[in-house]
Amino acid sequence: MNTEVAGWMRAAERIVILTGAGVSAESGVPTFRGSSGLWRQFRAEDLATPDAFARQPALVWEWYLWRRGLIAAAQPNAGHRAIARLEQRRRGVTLLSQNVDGLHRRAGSDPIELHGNLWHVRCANACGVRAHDLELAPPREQLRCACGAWLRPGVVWFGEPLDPETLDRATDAAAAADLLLVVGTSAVVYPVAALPDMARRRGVRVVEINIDATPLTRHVDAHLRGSAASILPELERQV
Ligand code: BV8
Repeated sequence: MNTEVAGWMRAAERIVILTGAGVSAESGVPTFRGSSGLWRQFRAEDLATPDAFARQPALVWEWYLWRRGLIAAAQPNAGHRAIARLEQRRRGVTLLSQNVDGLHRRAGSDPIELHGNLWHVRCANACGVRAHDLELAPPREQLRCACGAWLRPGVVWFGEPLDPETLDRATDAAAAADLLLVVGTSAVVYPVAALPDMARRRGVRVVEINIDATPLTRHVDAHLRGSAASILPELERQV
């Protein structure tokens, strides 16, 4: 099956790769919904929301600072690197990522970051202040904007809209692709989870790479069962 998919990749002019937390799992970054994905007794959907931040900004920051520390100590894995090589070697490759960890960028990719990037920090009151040099373990006062409001991570929380231009770019790319690789996502977070079905309805061939089945699995043209860090380099070698 990998050989057939590699043939589709060689024949494709426009390849779109959509990644989720599973691509970073082998870098030691916990996924959201996997067995190791939960943080303490909270669920991501309970912490990654404007309401949670309004109620308990210090707790939400504790979660993000814990994640930032974990990710800072992590390295991009063979899956990230294989995607970056594809982008560099092949024209017409577009990377869409739901991940906010920045590991695609550290591997040399230039992803459309659909849910933002937790290394970006901005004023929660949108006064325009952006801070990119927040320490890994900042003193409490560093989490405050000069305008007095809290700073917040530059990510899209549940209940917040994605940046319209970013979503349009991603939708246009997926609709115009010859081949869409959906890698390491549980395909349950909308509106991004709607992209593969939209692409398929436009005749785009869809391949899923995952260690498990997802709600998308029965709709795709090929499901490659296995880890992103092993399958992506194997495909990239054949393309
Ligand atoms: C919005 C940033 C509206 C924060 C995240 C229908 C339409 C529109 C919205 C909704 C809808 N239905 C429900 C909603 C609401 C909600 C939603 O989708 N909820 C879900 C839970 C049902 N959506 C929203 O709120 C979105 N906003 O719609 O706004 C609006 C419009 C106008 C005005 C106001 C409001 C915003 C969604 C974005 C939320 N932010 N992250 C942060 O990260 O801190 S989402 C979060 O989940 C991460 O970004 C993550 O990337 C994303 C998806 O998760 P996955 O990446 O798939 O990770 P997961 O752990 O789930 O799965 C990992 C997969 O990898 C598994 O399949 C596993 O098997 C696999 N795997 C593991 N290891 C490996 C592997 N695969 C390969 N190799 C391995 N080694």
